[in-house]
Amino acid sequence: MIRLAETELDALPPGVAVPAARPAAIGIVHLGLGAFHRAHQVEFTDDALRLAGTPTAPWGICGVSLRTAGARDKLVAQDGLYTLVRREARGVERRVLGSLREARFLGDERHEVHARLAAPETAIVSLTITEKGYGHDPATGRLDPAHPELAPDLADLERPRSAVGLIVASLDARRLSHGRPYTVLCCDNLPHNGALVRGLVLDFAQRRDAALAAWIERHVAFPSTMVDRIVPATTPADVEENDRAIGMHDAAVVVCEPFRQWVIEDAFVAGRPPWELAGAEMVGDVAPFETMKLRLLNGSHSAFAYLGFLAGHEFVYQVAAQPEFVAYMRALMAEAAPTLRVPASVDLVAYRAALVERFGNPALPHRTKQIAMDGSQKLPQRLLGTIRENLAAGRPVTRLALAVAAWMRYVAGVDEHGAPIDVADPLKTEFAAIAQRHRGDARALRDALLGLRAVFGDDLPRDPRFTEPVGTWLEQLFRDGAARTVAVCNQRK
Ligand code: NAI
Ligand code: CS2
Repeated sequence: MIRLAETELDALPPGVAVPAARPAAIGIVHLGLGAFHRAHQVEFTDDALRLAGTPTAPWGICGVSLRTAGARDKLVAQDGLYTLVRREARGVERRVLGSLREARFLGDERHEVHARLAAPETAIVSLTITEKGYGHDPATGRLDPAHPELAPDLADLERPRSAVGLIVASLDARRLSHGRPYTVLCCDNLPHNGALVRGLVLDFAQRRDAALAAWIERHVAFPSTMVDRIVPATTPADVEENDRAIGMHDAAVVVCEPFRQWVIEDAFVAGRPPWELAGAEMVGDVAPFETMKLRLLNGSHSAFAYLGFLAGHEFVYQVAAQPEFVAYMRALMAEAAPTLRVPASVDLVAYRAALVERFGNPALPHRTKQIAMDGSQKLPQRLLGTIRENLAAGRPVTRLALAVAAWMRYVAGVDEHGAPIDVADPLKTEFAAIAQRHRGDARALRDALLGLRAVFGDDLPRDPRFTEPVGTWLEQLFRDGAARTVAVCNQRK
């Protein structure tokens, strides 16, 4: 079977949209060449340049993988081209995207990556490196200088391996040469993500060179964003299905839902593509959009991931097919709703209803296990912030506490049939030791996990309005299982 490539675009079937032209030059370097970037920011960029009538404008993307060569290898072999497959019950839409002009792997292309980051034409450095990629303390958002990925870079910045290290080193190179800054655009599911990355970069720079930190503070922009599109990890079956549909091999295909949203703080120091033409919302304050999305969508996603996995459901759409789980999700969102500053443009009732429908998309096999990953890095912005605000206001946290208890039940590492759970999380070693030490004692397990200050901070573990319901739910999860416990929770007022 022939391989997708520039020379084969005309051979694609008529139903597959292809880029009429591609950006000639690179204007964006993206760190974290994963599925979401290629299903979200790249499509927005393709559409923006096309709709502006400038498909070759110098906003080509150089995608950089910091950890593995796989994505680079697949994309280089296809001239950076790949199929985006939007799936929903009523059908499938396919298109080939063209804005990704380069794919690099830091491991064996360090010179090229540094050159791209330092190039005066690079106006934006964007990131999707996952919540765990920044070397910060999830509970406080502050730099963890002892973080295994940051400590070596703090000691020696000649060959940075961390995203923050790469950004600081490249900004220093720019300061000492052409003096042109770029905009740092975080597209990860983190609260106030621009301000968070700004704080990490400035702290890192200050530890190296106060003059550099002052230059960054003065010249570099770190706008916040809210990003939304459900993009499951691509499976071999997705590749085979797409190959059959397009009549050629595409090793880098990405699958997603039709829905997409991008809300961006309009603060750029060196220009940007006209993403608003593609439907991105350029705003002054992203926070209301981001809090709503992180607490309603992602909070529900994590609750479904842990409770759904424990109840034996491999995919989110299977969980969303269970009336008791949907009732619980609606109640969880209702519990979170009072903490939100709903943007004037948003109908919250419709937004919540749409989330239930999106989760129920049977054409999108999003694994509960994938969403369950890295919970120690996700719980603070998805559940714990909501809990703090409800407690401060004297409001209940019943449903939210069940979601936290479900995470604890999950990271205990044994499923409801006694089989081991392969817990993927930066704190997996700590979880395993805690689970081993407190096996059979739910409240001791709760207390030990609550002792993880990087996740829970100091306040929540001391508040019985939180710890008590978590303990009660955790005991019930061990005793009666997730499905039964969700049904009991739904009986609560
Ligand atoms: P992915 O697994 O396809 O890609 C993750 C990327 O991050 C890879 O390039 C990987 O090498 C890199 N990475 C992982 N750990 C890292 C570390 N410690 N340091 C540096 N790079 C690291 O995942 P995907 O789907 O692209 O998601 C990435 C992020 O995008 C998510 O964590 C989330 O913050 C955001 N996102 C994802 C959505 C989705 O539905 N997949 C939707 C909305 C946001
Ligand atoms: C998911 C998110 O994997 C996860 O943690 O909750 O990636 C989710 O798919 C996106 O935020 C949807 O926009």
